[in-house]
Amino acid sequence: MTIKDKILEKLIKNKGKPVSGEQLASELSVSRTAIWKHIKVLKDEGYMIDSSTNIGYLLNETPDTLTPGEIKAGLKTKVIGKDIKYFKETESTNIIAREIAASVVEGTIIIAESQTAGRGRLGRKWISPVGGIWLSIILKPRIEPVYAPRITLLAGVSVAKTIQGFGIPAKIKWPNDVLINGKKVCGILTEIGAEVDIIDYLVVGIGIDANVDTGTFPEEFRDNSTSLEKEMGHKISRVEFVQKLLEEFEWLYTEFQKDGFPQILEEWRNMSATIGQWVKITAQARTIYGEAIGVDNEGALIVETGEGHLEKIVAGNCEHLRRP
Ligand code: BT5
Repeated sequence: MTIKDKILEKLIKNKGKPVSGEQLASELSVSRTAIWKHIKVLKDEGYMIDSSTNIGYLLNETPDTLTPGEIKAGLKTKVIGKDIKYFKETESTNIIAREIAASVVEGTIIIAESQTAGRGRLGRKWISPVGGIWLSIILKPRIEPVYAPRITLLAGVSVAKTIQGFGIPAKIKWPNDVLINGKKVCGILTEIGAEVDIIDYLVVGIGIDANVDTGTFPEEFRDNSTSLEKEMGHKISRVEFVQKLLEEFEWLYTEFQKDGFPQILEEWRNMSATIGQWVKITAQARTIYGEAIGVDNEGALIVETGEGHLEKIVAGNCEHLRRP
């Protein structure tokens, strides 16, 4: 954490109450002039800080940026988000995460205000303007690569539960889209680095349309997407959302490591928008039509294609259709 982040953390903890420059200087072992310089930078970043020689520094308003200092102030996790790498703009948080995964601790997150080359699955594009939440979590679970899809499902559950915590009915479309009223508000891209039989690292990229105007998206994506702002009718605190999400994620990840995947899967099933739907699946070179009747213990989708004939789909694209 930089000195600036530490100052911010202290001001946020004391929001509405002044903190003296002298106290900050002595607690952080720097000069009062250094404190003053960092405060100036924070003001330039949009923090409303009153300063007076007698009283000290008083934080009145934060700009809801996703800086480490903001997120860490009040964050209740032990592992997820202990280390946060922040970018105002980057190509893709997943690219950075993969580059640094080997040299950082588990739970490190990369977060950006916007991405210039956000990535979806199978080389697809992910639109990532300012106002959204674009983050990647680096994990190092001691599991075989075949179990990696479990973590994608876990991530979907963590996002859907966080959104539900804000009073919005979020559901999950197999395997990894979070929907509100049938429209996509979040996508998840999991990438792994692995040996034959053990995972070295796993990057869970989560993109959430928080305070973005999906009306500005390219026409082909517009009708199928929505944002938290649109659904709630007002902007949300992205900082609060990220804190809740990291806490939810850590709770589920801890369960997962205690062999608690069956419970997570149960939650996934309860929030599924896909089970019971007529679907079109494209997987590798195949297209399958049928009724999605469930997911198996690894999260593979089970589709009844007719006359009791079942297909199991481990990975692929899923489109919800009208019942014929
Ligand atoms: C996904 O892919 O849904 C995974 C998206 C993961 C994004 C995060 S952001 C942080 C991290 N860094 C990255 O670079 N990526 C991850 P997929 O299932 O392939 O869905 C992609 C499709 O979703 C596109 O083809 C569009 O139809 C649609 N789409 C693109 N941008 C969208 C957005 N912002 N909101 C809703 N839908 C979008």
